[in-house]
Amino acid sequence: TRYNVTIVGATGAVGQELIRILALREFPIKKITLLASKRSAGKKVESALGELTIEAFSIDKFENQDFVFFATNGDHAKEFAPHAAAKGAVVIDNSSAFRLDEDVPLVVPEVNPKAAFQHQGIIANPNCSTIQMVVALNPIHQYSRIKRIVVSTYQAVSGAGQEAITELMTQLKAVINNEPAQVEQFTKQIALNVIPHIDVFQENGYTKEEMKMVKESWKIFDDPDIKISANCVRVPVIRAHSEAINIETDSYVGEAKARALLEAAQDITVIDERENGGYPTPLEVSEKMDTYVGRIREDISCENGLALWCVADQLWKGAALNAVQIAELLVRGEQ
Ligand code: 2RA
Repeated sequence: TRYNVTIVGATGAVGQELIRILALREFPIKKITLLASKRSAGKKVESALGELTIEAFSIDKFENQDFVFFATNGDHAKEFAPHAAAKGAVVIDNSSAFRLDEDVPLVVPEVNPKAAFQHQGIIANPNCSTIQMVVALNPIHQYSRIKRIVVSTYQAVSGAGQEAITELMTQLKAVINNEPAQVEQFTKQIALNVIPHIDVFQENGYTKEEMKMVKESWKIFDDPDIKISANCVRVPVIRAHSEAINIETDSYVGEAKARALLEAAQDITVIDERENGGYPTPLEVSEKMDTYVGRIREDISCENGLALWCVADQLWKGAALNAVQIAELLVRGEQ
């Protein structure tokens, strides 16, 4: 069987990666439709799926679609995703619009595949920083329940879109040429700097990005009693988010067992040697499909504690790849 697939927001950072991933994974496509704003309509894109023409978004383009991937902002998805679902498509939405809706599954195929089959037309793709964390922690969590997580993220600028990538490169050139750096995409200069602020501040002093990691992890693990605290930081990296994660488990696991569980897990690559280069970093993880884990050790500050380092391409596993893997799950029908 082959499927009619539509990408809404096809010209954005995630939309472009969805086209690449669909081709790389040889998703069974009968017809692909790329939708974007009117100003992009008519543009031809050379893609891994051949030369494609961008069409102007309109809801009548949702007729007779099997899968509609939304890679737009939350407001747009909130308004239009239900229309696509109402016309019979399965919508896989990358925005935060529906992630915490109780009748919308929030799915990471390696962690809670069964949830995908409860969908009522819309499935939400979790936030990139949440996805890689739950993939890395799930093998340990299944062995001994994780009761507390403290995570610090080092998030690539491409998480904030194409313009943010351009701003980092432009600022680096300016700094090298001793010229003033233009600051628009972030609150401060990001070149040679780090910014502890992603998305908006909440009443409790955390940012929305940090609370996404908390609430989305509760939903994906189906366990709202896990104590989670996050620090989300923007760093001058183009692609791939990194995370330093500390966890406490109900019973003792130890580093050897943790390493063995992670090495045995699907879609995880462990790079964990206590020597120069014995750990994954964003540069070598970019455009890879796995979630990478290293620096595995017992957390010396608490009982049954572990610390680890996790890196993944947040445009792929953090967004486009996870979305396509959800569609693959439904196509395979596996639970
Ligand atoms: C970011 N996770 O990195 C957010 C949205 N992709 O900016």
